[in-house]
Amino acid sequence: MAYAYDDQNIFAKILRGEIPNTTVLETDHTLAFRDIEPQAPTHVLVIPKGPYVSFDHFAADATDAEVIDFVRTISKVCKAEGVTLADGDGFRMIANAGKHGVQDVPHLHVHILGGRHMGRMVSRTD
Ligand code: DGP
Repeated sequence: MAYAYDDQNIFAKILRGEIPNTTVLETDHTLAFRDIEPQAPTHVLVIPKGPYVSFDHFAADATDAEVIDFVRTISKVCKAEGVTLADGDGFRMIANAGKHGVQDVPHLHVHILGGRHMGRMVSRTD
């Protein structure tokens, strides 16, 4: 079955300029901006500009140029936020996917969280 992408999702609207955002970094293929509900001193979302619903969709269908740009932009954001292991105390990177991953916005986004201890990786809520 093919991946279904809903172009009315909130990040698609941000990419079209219909909703404002606080941009951290922008390239030809990628946009990084601050999360509207930050859960840590650093909370940046990194998204590809292409219509990919999840990381598995992106990894399967994106061009090499998109993939390289996305990964390099994540690196640049971590450096700019001072959370790399070269400059700081580290970070957590999360990409939720679908119902079980508790993904609210159906456009691939990686959360970069840092600036505080993140606690254990997963807690049970069921
Ligand atoms: P997730 O549950 O992984 O799909 O995370 C969605 C995140 O998106 C959540 O942390 C809040 C953030 N978010 C939702 N709407 C907006 C918005 O309009 N602007 C920004 N900057 N972030 C948003």
